Order: sequence, then structure tokens, then C-alpha cells
Amino acid sequence: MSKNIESHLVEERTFQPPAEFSKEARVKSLAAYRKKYAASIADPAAFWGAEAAELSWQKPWDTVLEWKPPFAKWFVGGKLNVSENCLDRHLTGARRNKAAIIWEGEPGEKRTLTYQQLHREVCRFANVLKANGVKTKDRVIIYMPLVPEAAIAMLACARLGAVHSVVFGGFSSESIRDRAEDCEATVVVTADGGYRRGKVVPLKENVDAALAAGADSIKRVIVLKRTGSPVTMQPGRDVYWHDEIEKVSAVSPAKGFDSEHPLFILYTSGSTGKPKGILHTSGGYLTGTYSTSKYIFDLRDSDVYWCTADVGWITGHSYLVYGPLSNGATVLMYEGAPDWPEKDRFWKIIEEYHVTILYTAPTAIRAFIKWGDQHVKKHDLSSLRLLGSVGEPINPEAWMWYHKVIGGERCPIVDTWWQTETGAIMISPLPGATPTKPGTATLPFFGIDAAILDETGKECGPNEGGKLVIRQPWPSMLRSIWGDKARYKDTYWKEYAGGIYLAGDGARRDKEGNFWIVGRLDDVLNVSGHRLGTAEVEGALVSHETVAEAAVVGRPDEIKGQAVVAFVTLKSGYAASEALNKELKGHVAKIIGAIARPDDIRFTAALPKTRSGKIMRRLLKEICAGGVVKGDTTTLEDFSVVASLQQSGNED
Ligand code: 7RM
Repeated sequence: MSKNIESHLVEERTFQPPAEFSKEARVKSLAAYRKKYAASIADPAAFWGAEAAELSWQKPWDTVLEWKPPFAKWFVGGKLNVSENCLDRHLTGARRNKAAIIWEGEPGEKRTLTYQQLHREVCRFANVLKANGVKTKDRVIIYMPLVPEAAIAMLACARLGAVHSVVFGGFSSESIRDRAEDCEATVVVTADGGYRRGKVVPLKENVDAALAAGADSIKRVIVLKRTGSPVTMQPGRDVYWHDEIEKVSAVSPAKGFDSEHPLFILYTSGSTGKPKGILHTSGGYLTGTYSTSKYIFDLRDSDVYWCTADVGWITGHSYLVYGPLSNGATVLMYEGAPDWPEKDRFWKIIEEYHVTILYTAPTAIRAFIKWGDQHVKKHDLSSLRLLGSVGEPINPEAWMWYHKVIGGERCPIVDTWWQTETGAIMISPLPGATPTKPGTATLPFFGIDAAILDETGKECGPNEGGKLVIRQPWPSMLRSIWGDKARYKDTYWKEYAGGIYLAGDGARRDKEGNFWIVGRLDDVLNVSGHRLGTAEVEGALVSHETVAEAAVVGRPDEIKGQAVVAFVTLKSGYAASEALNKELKGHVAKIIGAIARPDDIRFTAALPKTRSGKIMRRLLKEICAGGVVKGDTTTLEDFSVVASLQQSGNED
């Protein structure tokens, strides 16, 4: 072996960042951010117009914004094709042969699709949809495992101007039926199954159950063979992806659609039981996800960017598919669980593919902390240059661990605040330009007029808690709730007059202007007339060395209005005891004040969570109030958690 080759191999073992990684960030300083931000708020149309102009338009727009509160139209008169922007426009240069998607299945299969290959597959599947009766504006349910075909199906819908509604593969047949009925979908795209912790999720079976119970608008089910599990195919209704794809051509012209053409509906839970169909449209949504991906993830051609979200969530739409692909990035997609077959799966993947950007959720980070650093230490994570967090406020302890143990103290952390409704990131640090700080999403993105208002509509002073609002429309904002304009107006625009968007989160700004998100407003307790964020108490609890995770809810209390109940899971190596119970109560009282001292602490093995990691406080509240859990529990990760919590409650 020649010396050259040997030294190359040595280099491979310890990752050498390409020169491109040390390139300066797009925005270079806090001062530069402030200047650009001020200009973008003074003239949002100028900022967003310049961003949108970086995309490919088949017809330029006449007007950047038409705003008749609460209804906005962006890039009015413009025509574009979203899939063309994610695919075709990367095919004219070197990016044509660049990896668009690097995929790993849970059992370990590996696939890479270049932009050229992805384009071809999307065109073919668009023709399959067309051949199966899908027309412009028809709704298509996508109920898939996290395989490249999920993204292919989304992009194929976009190519045809059909409206996708992805239903998360962890949801039940009732959720499929409810959503298909609500949006009157005509086609379902699914798979024979998907893998999760070594088991097959019976996706097709769930679709069959949904269609047996209703959803009569569905005329066709297209089934991808993923696991090879046996499925029942209903003649005249069900067809196989691989059969259909053989019958069609790979030519699918990207027709231009109006900027306001609907792109997708994504259902999300609200304060009532019925999920809201959040409607996003084309030009504005793409501009928002494109621009935020570019500035916040600072994507470069040498990056391997991994967003761990499933396409069933908004993060999977905006930052696994549309944002990174419109930027021509290489996206890593992993189908399975982080602890399968071992608790080091994520770190193994990062090492193997030299992942440079990791975007994940605090709930995952806290699980990693609980599992222990030894799983991380087995792997070389030196390729990482940037970390992201999303989904809930990240507690400073988890932030520090992420920074030190995963980021090796060299990677900035972008704590990104946004919602299904906002479509794109709204508040986040800009890596390399603005400072980061554990626990705060810091500063608003360009063009985002975020503020915190009190009950009367007045802007709060420094460190004064209030309601998070957005005072100007932004391109990726939701356009409505599908089929329910009244609910759209009531939920988001009624609280304050004059076209101010109510996010539903409580927050405060510190003296530097950083936004500290306290949590959902409906998670705020009122204890003896004092407003108390459940997230605050949770933060205090998890700052104790024994606590892995905590969820706090209110229990009706005669004297105080609400009593504070804390559900606590302990780190491995610690056991529940009376003494620890007392100690934790004292710990919270010490950190926040006596008012926050939990009345009850309940130790539990796990907390009930949605698959995106949000703790289902409604369930915990009902358990506390002694009630039987009712309503929609289909988003629960593990039903047994509820059962065991109810039992331990009864034993008290
Ligand atoms: C992206 C997503 C939205 C709600 C939102 C917040 C909470 C999300 C953060 C956060 C604090 C963050 N969409 N949230 N990100 N809270 N810091 N960085 O999660 O529609 O599913 O949820 O999530 O309460 O209102 S979502």
C-alpha cells in the first residue's frame, strides 16, 4: 500500500472537516443581524420579495402581499411549481449527481438517491397518481413509514398541484378515517408496513380498518412494498406502487401553479378534541422554508444534514423535505427508533455518514442523557458543526449536555421556535452571527415581527410574562383551517384586534430582547392567584440531579384554585423514596419559590407522550382529577403508560 493511501485512511478515521465548513456564516455578526432585521421589519415585502426571487418562478408575481386580516395572499399573480424548485432546478449543474436523500432503514438497509434519481422517481410517481385519477387540488392521504417514497409521494403531489395530507405512521386507523373524511381525500398512499423497534407497524391493515369504518371518498389505495408482510389487496381499489410505476413514463412536466395554490393540509391538535387541518399554500410556504433553511442551518454543499423528524409532523415537511431540498442540500433520513438495536444508533449514523448538522427534539436529548454518555462516547462525532432543537422549550441542563457531549463544545445550537401554523422557523439564533444561550430561542428571524403582549394588548416590558404574538403576516403562515374559517379566526385572530396572530404560547423577553418561551398558555397554572408556568416547575425539577423528565399539571384545589402535581421520571441509578419526594418539593421551592412547591410528586417509569414528544398534559390532568381518561388518545406513544399511572393513582 502506498504511503498516500495509508495517510488517507488515517484521515478517514478522524474526520477532517472540509475547508468549506470553516467558511464564514451568511450573516456575520449580531450587528449585521440587527441591521438586516430592522430593514426587514420596516419593509417586509422587500425582504421576502428578495428571498422569493431566489426560487424559480414560471411567472413573476405582481404584488408581494395582499393582506386583508386575517387572510393573506403572498406573491399574488406569480406561478411556480414547488417540486420543480426542489428538484429540476438542481439538475443543470453539479448538484445533479449530488445525494439528495441518504436513507437508512431501521433493519440497516442503505439507499442513496441523487437529485437526478429523485427527480425521476417523483416524475414517475406523479404519473402513477395521475393514472389513478388524481387531479389538481384533489387531496391525497400519505400514511407511510419514513422511507424515501414518503418524500417522493409528497413531491409528486406538489408536482401535480394535488394537496397532500400526511398522516403520521404512528397514528391509528381512526385518525386516518377522521382526516380522510375531513378533507374528502380520494387516494391513500401507504405501505405494507414500516419498522419500529424491530416490529412491523401494520400500515395497510390500519388503512383497511379506516376504510371499512368510513372515509367513503377514498377510491384508490396505492401500496408500497416495504416489509413484505402479507396484506389483503381489495380488487378495484388497491394497487401496488411497483406495478403502477412500471406502466408510466418518467416524463412529467412541472406545470406552474398560482402562488396561493394549496400545497398541503396537516392536522394538528388544538384545545378541543377535533384536530385542525392546517392549510399551507405554495409560493409563500416555499419561500419561508427555503429562506430559514438557508440562513438558520446555513446549508452548504458539503453538508450532510439530518433532521430526525418524521414526515408526519410539520418539522418533517418543512425541514426534511421542502426547506433542505429547495436549497439543494443532502438530507439524511432514518426510518427507526434511536435505541434500536442499541442505544447508540444515532451516534453510529452520525459517525458513518459524517453528519454535519443534527436537528432533533429536547425529549430525545433528555432520553439520551438518561441512557448515559457511554453510548455516545463509543463514536466519533467530530463531523458535527451545527445542532438544532425544536418542539418544546429546551431546559438549560439538556442544552448544556447537547452542547458538551454531542457538540464537543464547538457547535452552535439553534433553538428554533415555530409551529405547524407558522410553517417555518420564527425565532432562532443565526449560527455564527447571533449569540446562543441555554433555554432561549433568542431572536426573531428576518421579517418576523414577534412580540409579547399583556391582556390589554400592550407590549410587555423586559422579563414581564405575556402572550407571544406575530404582528405582521409572513409568507409561510397558515392560510386557514381546512373547511373551518370560523375556527381559524377564533383560534388565532380573536384575542387581539388588527390582524395580530396569537401563537398560544406564553413567553417573556429578557433585557437583550431574547424570547424565552414558557410553554402553551393552556399549560399555565393559577396557584393562589399566581400565574405559574408548568414548564417552569418542570425546569426546576429536571435541574435536580436525580430527575430525567418531569411533567407538571394543575389539580383542582379548594383553597389555592389549582394545586401543583408533578409526574417525575428518575435517571437510571436513582430510586423513588419518601425522602426524595420531600427533597424534590424543597428543591422546586428553593429554585422558584414556595408558591411553586409541588403538592404531589408522582414517580413514574415514563410519561404519556405524542410521538413527536409532546407530553399529553390533558391526560395527566384527568388522571389527577381522578377521572377516567376519555377522548382521543390515538397520538399516545404508549398506552400502557396511562394504564399504569391510573393504577398508581388509585393506590395512593
Ligand atoms: C415545530 C413544532 C408548536 C408548539 C409551540 C410551542 C412548542 C416548538 C419550540 C417550542 C419552545 C421551541 N410545531 N415549541 N418549538 N417551545 N421552544 N424551540 O413543534 O405545531 O407541533 O408545536 O411547540 O409550544 O406552540 S407544533
